[in-house]
Amino acid sequence: MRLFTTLTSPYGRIARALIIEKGYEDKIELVPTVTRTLDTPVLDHNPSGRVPTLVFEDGRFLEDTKLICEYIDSLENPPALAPLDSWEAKHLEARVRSMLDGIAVWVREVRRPANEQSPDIVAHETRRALRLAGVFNQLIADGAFDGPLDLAQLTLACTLHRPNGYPNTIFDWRDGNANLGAWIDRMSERRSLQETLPPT
Ligand SMILES: N[C@@H](CCC(=O)N[C@@H](CS)C(=O)NCC(=O)O)C(=O)O
Repeated sequence: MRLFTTLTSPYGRIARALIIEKGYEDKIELVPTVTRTLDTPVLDHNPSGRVPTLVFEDGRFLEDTKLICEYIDSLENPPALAPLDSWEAKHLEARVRSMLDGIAVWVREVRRPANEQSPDIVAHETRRALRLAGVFNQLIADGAFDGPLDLAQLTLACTLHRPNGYPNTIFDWRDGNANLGAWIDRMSERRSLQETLPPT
């Protein structure tokens, strides 16, 4: 199996971190790629062109980070992730992913030429991300992220553990969110986080 992703994608990072947590670095080959070009190799496998894309030997593929992670974690080695086996756990994962989806819109917006960017979209996504950082800060204080590693935790860590931030964005999520900052710092000690840091 091959995992196509950019090395900067937080979505791709979640799958890459899981591969390390699962002990599958030898089983799933990482194929660093570019996206959003006419000749991206992702299009040889997946018409959406999105990453991460997991490609099987027979040419079939999976896209969508959550689905890819569920698939990888279902394979032979013991599961690396605690199951999302309550509505509360499923919802927590969805809420973290909701923050990441907003940040992805934000980052995409600021990648456009300056005269094409929408200050409204940037402001909207900045507010959303900061609101949700405050929510997770409180949920951490309530113990919601204390359990064994699950997809919500891995997603939150891969989204926020980014020492150099997201390009061209000002996202001071640590400001006023000490619990969240301490939690991310603890999570970032994992080898899976250290070895998937986006290149500077
Ligand atoms: N819902 C998808 C989102 C993945 C996504 O948006 N990936 C971005 C990179 S961060 C991408 O592939 N962009 C390339 C494109 O839009 O063509 C998932 O969970 O995997």
